[in-house]
Amino acid sequence: MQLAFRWYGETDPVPVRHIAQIPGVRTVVASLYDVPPGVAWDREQVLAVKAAIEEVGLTFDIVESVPVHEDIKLGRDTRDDLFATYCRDLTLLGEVGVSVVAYNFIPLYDWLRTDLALELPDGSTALAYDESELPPEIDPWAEGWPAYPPRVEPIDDLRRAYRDMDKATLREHLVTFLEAIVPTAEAAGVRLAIHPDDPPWSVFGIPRVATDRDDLSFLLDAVPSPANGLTLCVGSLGASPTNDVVAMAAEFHDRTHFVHARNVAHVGPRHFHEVAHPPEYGDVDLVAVLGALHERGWSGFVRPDHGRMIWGEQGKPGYGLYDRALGASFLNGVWHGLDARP
Ligand code: DNO
Repeated sequence: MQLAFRWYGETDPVPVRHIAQIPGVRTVVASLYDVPPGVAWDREQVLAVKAAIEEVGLTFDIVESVPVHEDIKLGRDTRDDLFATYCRDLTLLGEVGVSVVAYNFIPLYDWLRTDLALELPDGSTALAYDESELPPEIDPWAEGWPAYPPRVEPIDDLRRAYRDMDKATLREHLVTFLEAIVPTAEAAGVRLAIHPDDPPWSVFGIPRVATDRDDLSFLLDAVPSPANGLTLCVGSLGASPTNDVVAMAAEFHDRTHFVHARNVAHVGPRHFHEVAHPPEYGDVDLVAVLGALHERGWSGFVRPDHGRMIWGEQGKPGYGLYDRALGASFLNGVWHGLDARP
C-alpha cells in the first residue's frame, strides 16, 4: 500500500506542508480544480501543482479527477472532440509522472449528501444522506455543493437530456468512452480508476452505472485492459448494505489502482452518515478490506477519504486535516500489522 492524501491546491485551507507531516503519507492526490470539463489541461499549471507537492518532499502520482464532460455521458456528437481532449490530458499527465487518474461517470452529480454537518454524539460533525430529506430536484451548482466541477450548461437542459436515458444506454456511453481513451492511457503509462457512484443507486430517476459488483464487473470486462481500473471507494459502495466491499476488494484487486478508505454507518433504507475510520464506528470494515488486498500482494494507492470535523476545525466538508490524518494513521497501523503477520 502507498499512502496518499488529497489536497485541493493553494486555496485548500490545509497547506500541503501539513500533509507532509502526517506519518506514512508519501504522495498527494490533486487536480486542476478550476478547469471546466472538456477544456484541455495546461502543462504549466500541472507542473506548478507538481512543484508545490515536491517542494515539501512528497510526490504527485494521482490525479482526482479529470472530470468527464456531460456530452460524453449523454453520447452527444461533440464527444469525439472531447475524447481527443481527454486523451491529450492523459498523455500530458503521463509525461509529468502521474500514474493514476480517477474519474466518475455519474450523470449530473458527483457525491450527494443531504447534510454536510450532521452532529454526532461526540460533538464531531459528519456528512450524511437521508433520501427522505432529498428535495425532488436540486441544482448542485446553485446549492454550492462542494464536489462539483464548474457548470457546463443550464441544469434544466441536462436534466431533460438525461430524463429518458436508461441504464443500458449510459453503460454503452461509458464503454465507448473507455474504448476511446484506454489505448492512450496504456501508451501514457496511466491507469484509469473509475470512482463508484455515491450514493450507489439511482437518484432523481437518473441512471447510474457504477453502483455494485455487477456494474464494476461489467465495465472491467467490457474493456479488459489493466489501464481500465477502479477507485475502490469503500464508503461509497458501502453505503448500500447489499454491497460486500470486502468481496469486491478480493475479486477486483488486480484492477484496483486506488482505494478511498472511509467508514459509514447505516441508519435505515437509503439513509447513512459517515463516521471515523475504525470498523467499530460503522458498517464498513476497513481492516477486512485492507486484509483482502494485502493477502493478494496488492501494492496500490490508498487515501483516507472523508473525515469528520473534529477539534473545532473549520474547512471543506469531508476534507479537514485532523480526522483524515487520524484516518491515515489508522490505515498505516493496520497495514503495518498486516505486514507483521506470519
Ligand atoms: C468525494 C470524492 C469524489 C471523487 C470523484 C471522482 O469526496 O471521492 O468527489 O473525487 O467522484 O471523480
